Parts: sequence; C-alpha cells; structure tokens
Amino acid sequence: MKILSFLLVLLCLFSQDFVSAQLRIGFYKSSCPNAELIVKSIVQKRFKNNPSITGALLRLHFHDCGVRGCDASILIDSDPSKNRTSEKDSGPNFTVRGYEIIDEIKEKLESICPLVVSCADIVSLATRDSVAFAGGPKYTIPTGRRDGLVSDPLEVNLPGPAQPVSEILRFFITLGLNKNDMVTLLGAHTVGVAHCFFFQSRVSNEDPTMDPELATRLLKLCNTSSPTTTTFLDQNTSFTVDNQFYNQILNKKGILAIDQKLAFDKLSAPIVSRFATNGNLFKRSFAKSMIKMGNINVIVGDNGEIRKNCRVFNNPN
Ligand code: HEM
Ligand SMILES: *[C@@H]1O[C@H](CO)[C@@H](O)[C@H](O)[C@H]1NC(C)=O
Ligand SMILES: *[C@@H]1O[C@H](CO)[C@@H](O)[C@H](O)[C@H]1NC(C)=O
Ligand SMILES: *[C@@H]1O[C@H](CO)[C@@H](O)[C@H](O)[C@H]1NC(C)=O
Ligand SMILES: CC(=O)N[C@H]1CO[C@H](CO)[C@@H](O)[C@@H]1O
Repeated sequence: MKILSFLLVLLCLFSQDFVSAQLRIGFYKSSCPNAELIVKSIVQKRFKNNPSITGALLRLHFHDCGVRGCDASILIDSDPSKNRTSEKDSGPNFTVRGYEIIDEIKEKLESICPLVVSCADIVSLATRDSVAFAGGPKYTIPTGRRDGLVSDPLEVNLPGPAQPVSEILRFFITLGLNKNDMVTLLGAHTVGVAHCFFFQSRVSNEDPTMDPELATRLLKLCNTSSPTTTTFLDQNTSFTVDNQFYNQILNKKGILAIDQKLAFDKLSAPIVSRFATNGNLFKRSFAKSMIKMGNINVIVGDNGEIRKNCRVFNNPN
C-alpha cells in the first residue's frame, strides 16, 4: 500500500513535470543563445522611436492567444491568389497593429539561427519586453512555443467591447483564465488607443457613467469623418504600464464600454478597487496573468512548425 501510494506520487510528479516541461525558461539557451537579447534590443529601439508599440504588442499577443492559442496564427497574411483569408482579416482584428516589429525581429533571428525561434515565442517575448520598457513589471517567461498550421477567420470569436462583464468573464474562462486574470489583463488598457468606431456609440452627454468633460471632448473628437481618429485608453498615464487605468475608470473616465463596466459591476469592482490603490499588487498580478495568457493552448514538441516568415506557412498549399 505504501509503495503503491509512493508510486502514485512519483507518477503525479512525473506527469506534472511533463506538463511544465512543454515550455521552459531559456528554451533557446543552446540553440540560439542570443535570441532573447536580440528581441529585447529591437523592441528597445522601436520603443525609443515610438512608445505606442507596447499597446500594439499587448493587443497583438492577446488576439493571437485568444484564438486557437498562442500559435502565431494571427500573423498569417491572407492569400488573395488562392482566395484564402486568414485570422487577421476578420472583423475583431480590424486595427490590430505591430506586425512589422515581429517581421524585423524574425528577419534578424533568421539571419543568425535559421528556423529555430518560433514566431509565437517572438510575439510573447517582444510583448514582455515592451511592457518592461513602458514601466511595467519585469518577468521571465517560458519559451518553446511552435507556430501553428491554421489561420481561419471563422475561428475568431473574440468578444466585443459592449458586452457585459459576465459575458467577457465567460470568454476568459474558456481560455482557462479566471476573474482575477480578466480584471488584470483588461488592465492592459493602461496603454494604447481606441478608434472612435469602438466607443462612439456609448458617448453622450447624458451617460451618468461617463465624466461629463470627457463626454464633451469625445463628442467633439469623434465628430469627424476620419476613420483613424483615436484617443488614449488611459487618459492619465497613456504610455505607462501602471495601475492608473483603474483610477481612471473609478473616476468614470473609461473609454470602452467594457472598461467602464469593469469599475461598477459587482463581479469585478472589488478587484478594481484593490488594484487602484495598490500599484505593486497590480504589477505582480499583471506579470502572473500575462504568463498564464502566454501559455494558452501552446503547440510544442514536434507539432506545428518554426516558420521562416511569420506571415506565411512554410508549405502553403
Ligand atoms: C476580452 C476583452 C477585451 C475587449 C472587449 C477588448 C477590446 C478592445 C478594443 C475595442 C480596443 C480598441 C481597438 C482599436 O480601436 O484599435 C482595444 C484595444 C487594446 N486592447 Fe483590448 N480588449 C479586451 C481584452 C484585452 C486584453 C486581454 C489585452 C491584453 C492583455 C488587451 C490589450 C489591448 C491594448 C493594449 C489595446 C490598445 C491597442 C493599440 O494601441 O493599438 N485587450 N481592446
Ligand atoms: C472565394 O471564397 C469565397 C468564400 O470562401 C467564395 O464565396 C467565392 O466564391 C470565392 N471566389 C472565387 C473566385 O473562388
Ligand atoms: C459636429 O460637426 C457638425 C458639422 O461640422 C456641427 O454642426 C456639430 O455641431 C458638431 N457636433 C458636435 C457635438 O460638436
Ligand atoms: C495621474 O497619475 C499620477 C501618477 O501615477 C497620479 O499621481 C495622479 O494622481 C493621476 N491623476 C489623475 C487625475 O488621476
Ligand atoms: C491588419 C489587418 O490585416 N487588419 C484587417 C482586419 O480585418 C479587417 C476587416 O476584414 C480588414 O479590413 C483589415 O485589413
């Protein structure tokens, strides 16, 4: 009996090890020792030139992981010659940006370690680095993701910004994330921008959940025919990964409907209040939830492939 339970414990340890061994810290340590440094230096150069890349990469990473897992499926270009569209050309991906940063990193890595570093890991690492450059938490992430072989626009099922908190939570739960992860990861809206298109319909001078000065400003801002007009998601510290987003929404200065709802829905309000008053708690939670997000349905081992060009499958057919 004792031996049996000992064996069972061993078995559990092994299988746990097996699960966590899928991705590991420093996966490229011997196959491409400078991989993480190269990602970081290109992100640093880009960030110096334009700090809005943190917002771009965070959203890109989420839109990758939220559909079929973190497999770089969002990076595949549509192929009009074969009448084939891909994920990035589905509605919710409208305005996702940052693809050319991934291309630059991939090109550099291909020149020193061909076919070694996956596009999925590049997205994950570049996002992590851009968060740190924007004043967010610094954290290590496991690597070893492989690139997927499917990019189907019909699989894009990301929720829209007008949905209730309960629906958004349901979506996060399907990804293996919980309520704390949801409130934390929506804190990524501490950087980046939103186009009028995504929030205009909620702006009016009569909305008791929107600060009247903000409403007036947004009404004016969006009263234009330009489809590219944007405003910062965090109206206070727009380029910094910090907890100010939570203070903004408590002050009725959320831009997207979902951001504003987060502050007052009973499901999320207690967590919002904690993050608003404790910046370090938010940063710790952000690092933890980003690592969790980066592990969603990853492809490992001999499955998938290491793409040569992040925008095309190695053997498109
Ligand atoms: C599932 C709930 C979510 C909804 C409904 C949502 C919705 C949106 C919308 C509508 C925009 C504006 C896009 C635009 O106008 O170009 C946006 C931007 C953004 N989202 Fe989310 N989002 C969600 C979750 C997340 C998560 C989990 C992250 C990252 C961890 C994230 C990161 C961002 C960032 C950084 C931006 C700014 C993008 C930029 O500057 O180009 N979002 N989001
Ligand atoms: C291209 O694909 C779409 C949808 O998959 C289809 O409706 C359309 O007829 C196709 N066009 C051609 C030229 O094959
Ligand atoms: C929007 O623009 C139109 C035409 O320029 C103007 O007549 C109208 O007063 C503006 N509305 C707001 C809310 O600024
Ligand atoms: C803006 O952020 C700063 C720095 O975190 C903070 O001290 C200040 O109170 C915030 N201002 C508003 C109006 O929220
Ligand atoms: C960057 C990118 O390819 N965005 C596409 C997302 O989907 C919309 C709607 O189909 C396209 O118009 C965009 O070009």
